[in-house]
Amino acid sequence: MRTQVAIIGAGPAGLLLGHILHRAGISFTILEQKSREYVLGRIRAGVLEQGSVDILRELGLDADLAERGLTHHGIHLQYEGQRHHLDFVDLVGRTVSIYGQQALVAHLLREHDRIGSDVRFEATDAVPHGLETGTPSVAAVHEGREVRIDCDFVVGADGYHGVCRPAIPGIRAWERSYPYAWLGILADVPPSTDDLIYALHPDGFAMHSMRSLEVSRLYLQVDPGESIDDWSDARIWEALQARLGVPGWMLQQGTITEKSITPMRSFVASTLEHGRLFLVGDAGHIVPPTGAKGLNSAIADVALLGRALVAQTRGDERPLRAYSGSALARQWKVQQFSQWMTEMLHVHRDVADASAREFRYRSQVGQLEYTVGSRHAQAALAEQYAGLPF
Ligand code: RFL
Ligand code: PHB
Repeated sequence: MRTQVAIIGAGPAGLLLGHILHRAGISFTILEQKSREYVLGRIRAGVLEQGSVDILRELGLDADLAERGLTHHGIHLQYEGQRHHLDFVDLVGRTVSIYGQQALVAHLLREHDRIGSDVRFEATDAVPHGLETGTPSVAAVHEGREVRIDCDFVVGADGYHGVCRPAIPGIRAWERSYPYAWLGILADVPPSTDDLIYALHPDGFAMHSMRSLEVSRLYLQVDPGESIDDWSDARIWEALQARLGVPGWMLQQGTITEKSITPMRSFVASTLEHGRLFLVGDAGHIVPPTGAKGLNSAIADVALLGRALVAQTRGDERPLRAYSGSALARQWKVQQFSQWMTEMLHVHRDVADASAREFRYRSQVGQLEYTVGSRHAQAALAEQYAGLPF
């Protein structure tokens, strides 16, 4: 069969790109290796930058977001038992929205069903071919049969473990891991806070987020080697109470409905382009979740690539050739912000020398004191958290 754009991966990046192409009358097929239920069941991110919200609105994909998303005007930064509010509206005139990636993916899929898109789940063994030629294709196995999709362009929206990035000859990457991980829970309990709380505590980082006015999402810094089996619900609540507690405030507890541990990594590929192949989202870069940038970066890439593919079909190749450079330049700014937030808020237990470890912790407190004490520093955080221009 033939289509104009073959998209590998039905995460938020691949699904959103499909909608942008559909609106421009460009045909596409999405190949996803997992089942629909699996894709709908993944929890992951929760914060949308204002720019991401604007893109969804421009595409008419914001009906569910407008109904269920929560507009937040800032965040709380907490350390040494004190909580400080940063007001993004006052600082930079911007807001963020709390809206689960799971809800976004469900909405994008429902809209694909409505417009009759060709989205194939459980399509395995995808391999892109002929990327250096004018006639690329993707081979895969779907419903027990080998399929070949001839196309003009292949888009790798297949995440960090996908097949597209390794298909680029000579590609390099820069990466680092962190000596900590996040234990995340979903709990059936109304949030105990208005805006998200990011807390540095001697026991480790903790965060209070939410999914709705009935469901809370909370995170704890743990060691990367830890097993979720060692974290009973009681132990999780005890750690959250200790790390998030401030005088005169109560963390409400409820039934934990999901819990898992996610490692943290920073990763940037040297290019997002090879001939007729383009990478978007986690296929090209990964951030630690502290700055809430993973999903937003995927949306930013897709907005840029979507526009470039539309221009290309109208005879202007330049935006497509500029895509990789532009997306990576923006991504490196996002990387430094995510790394900065992460290192400022986590306890570096891996530092062996006790004095050096204490020095590090006290420097982080100094950095937080400076941030909350300076309007310029607050504005810099707010500008980056609420989102750089696309
Ligand atoms: P995704 O969401 O990983 O989607 C990629 C899709 O491609 C499919 N796939 C393939 N399909 C066909 N053939 C192949 N060979 C394939 N290989 C892979 C996969 O099954 C999948 O459906 O990437 P995308 O679309 O770029 O979106 C990126 C975001 O999902 C990601 O940046 C964020 O969710 C990152 N992230 C988080 N970000 C935050 O801002 N806050 C969070 O709390 C947060 N939690 C998380 C996360 C990422 C996680 N991962 C990737 C392990 C928690 C986890 C567990
Ligand atoms: C979430 O709600 O899952 C979330 C919020 C903010 C982050 C990371 C995750 O920085």
